[in-house]
Amino acid sequence: MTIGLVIANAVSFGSIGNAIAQSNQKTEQRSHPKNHEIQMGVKELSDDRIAYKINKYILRDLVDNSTTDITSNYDNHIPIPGPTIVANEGDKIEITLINEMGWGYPSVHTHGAHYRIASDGTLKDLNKVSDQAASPSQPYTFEWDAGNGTAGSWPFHDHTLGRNVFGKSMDGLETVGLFSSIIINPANGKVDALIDGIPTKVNVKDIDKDFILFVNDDVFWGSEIDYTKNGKHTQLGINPTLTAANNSIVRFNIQSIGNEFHNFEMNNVHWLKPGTNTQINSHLIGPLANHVFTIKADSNATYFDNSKINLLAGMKGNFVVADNNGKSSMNPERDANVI
Ligand SMILES: [Cu+2]
Repeated sequence: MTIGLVIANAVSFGSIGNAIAQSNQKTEQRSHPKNHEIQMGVKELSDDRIAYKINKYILRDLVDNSTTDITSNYDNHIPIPGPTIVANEGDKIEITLINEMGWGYPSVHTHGAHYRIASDGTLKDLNKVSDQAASPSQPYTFEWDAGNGTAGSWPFHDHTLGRNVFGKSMDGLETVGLFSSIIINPANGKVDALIDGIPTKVNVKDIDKDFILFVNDDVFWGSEIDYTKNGKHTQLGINPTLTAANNSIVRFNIQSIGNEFHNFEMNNVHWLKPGTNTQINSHLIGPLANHVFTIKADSNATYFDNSKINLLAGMKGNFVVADNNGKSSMNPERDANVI
């Protein structure tokens, strides 16, 4: 490259330089670890389903002790799947579970995050230490640690409300609605994505939406988090239509509950097989497994379980990319990070 070209680039990319400086600032603010102080109720719904709901959600900065109340991000009317917790590697999570049903002993048992045995969310018969569930009169606090190496999207669910053949609460009643997920973003703030057919690292803060799709035995349950609306959480119900602005960056967090294998497929959309540069458009997902990918939303598609019997049962939904009046949502910060 000649010197002339270098100077030309320096001039024309000046605005990107500013954007990078701003983005570094943002990253620095974001990098303070947080304590997630969550009060979560367990509530019976009118249709025999039971759900987790956020009563209060405070983010406490572990360095300067400042707090942010994000409870209002969770105002919604469909409580299944349960509220998604979004954390960074290095954060701590403290969930006080409040049994609002007047009966039973629900819990939260998580995958992915670290915890001590007292936060396993199981009963003494199983964990040999203590009963870890919320009675109608006594809330129970679970402590999780999003320590090094926990980055990913993980399910959490009840593990104590179900009764086994001996009448003991050894199993969860997650299939009635007590399931949700925790997304732990990596400490380096970057995730793999497929953008315009090219394997790319994108900044987590450039993700516009997270879709959470729970693969149940015969149905998908979905929710989304819209970061262009301050991180607003919306439950989308069964086999939901997922919508994204054209050219926005979206992450799919596929989680599985239930006992069966499902082959998740999308027509018209490819993504990276996790940890590789291989482009795929279907993936076999076993019980309690997860599958996460990030793409640029640029074409409508259908997502479905491609096994015939599940497809016949209606396990499918649409991914709709909305026209945003020709205005690209790709921003200079993001462009600068494309490698
Ligand atoms: Cu589990």
